[in-house]
Amino acid sequence: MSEPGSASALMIRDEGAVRLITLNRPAALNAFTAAMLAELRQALADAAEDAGVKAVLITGEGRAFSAGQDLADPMVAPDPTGKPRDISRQLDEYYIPLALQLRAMPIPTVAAVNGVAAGAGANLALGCDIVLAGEGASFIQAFAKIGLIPDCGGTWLLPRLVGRAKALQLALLGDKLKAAEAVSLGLIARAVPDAELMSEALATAQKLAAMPSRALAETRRLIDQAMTLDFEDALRVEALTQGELGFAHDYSEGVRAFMEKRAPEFKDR
Ligand code: T3D
Repeated sequence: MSEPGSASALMIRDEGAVRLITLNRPAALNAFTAAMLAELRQALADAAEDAGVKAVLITGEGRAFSAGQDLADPMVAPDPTGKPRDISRQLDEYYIPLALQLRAMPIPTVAAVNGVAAGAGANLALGCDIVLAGEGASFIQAFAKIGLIPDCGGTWLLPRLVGRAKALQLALLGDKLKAAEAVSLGLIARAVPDAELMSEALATAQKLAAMPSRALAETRRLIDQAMTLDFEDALRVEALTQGELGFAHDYSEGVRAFMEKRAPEFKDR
């Protein structure tokens, strides 16, 4: 296990064009320290800049995806005298940039939730484009139990994903939500047998990696943006974006490859 300030709290490797990032503090259920959050931001930035990487897959080592903020991290834990710290600093410096970065990745992101995902761990997973979970995995909005509100995008994501009533149920009660129920609520895409999670998640990420990155990133952007647009404005933003994509390499290549009955070679970012 890695500890803050020592070895890496992430394991990173490539599977073809997929960058696999594994949260790696299993003894603390992959809870986030400030150092780990900084590493994760760097890992996402590296993936975004590497033209050979076409999708990111995030998972956790051991029996958890992530238990959220490490409550023992000196950055947030009350000092030895019990004096509280300003935990908004942790959000400003780490979680907000991380959540924004994830939302603006030029390539698709997949979460493979291999066990419990609590607090910021749950909302980081839900911030990925496609969320797969093992049948034994669970999601917990753990914040209220320690006197906090859902952060890392939770207040924005939850009502959009499951509606206000279920969002409030999950956030206020902080109950454990099993993977199958998360699927039926529309919170995540799929639940699969635990033993098949990584192969299924990798296959999904590899499928996305073979697709036109720029079109996928624009699709995410427009779907997020459409939440606050009326129908006509959404149609106009679609037309504007489609016009731009129409001049890009990947559209010509996609059409040519279709006509020539061959696999396309996409390259736009
Ligand atoms: O502070 C700020 O910056 C604001 C931002 C906040 C963002 C947040 O994420 S707030 C929410 C923080 N997370 C939690 O409150 C969840 C706390 N953890 C749990 O409720 C439970 O651990 C789980 C439900 C996730 C799993 O339960 P269980 O019974 O399977 O495992 P466990 O025995 O509780 O935990 C195993 C070990 O992991 C244990 O350590 P030990 O006793 O074996 O040495 C436990 O202390 C450690 N651990 C689990 N969660 C955290 C943690 N250590 C530090 N921070 C954690 N969040």
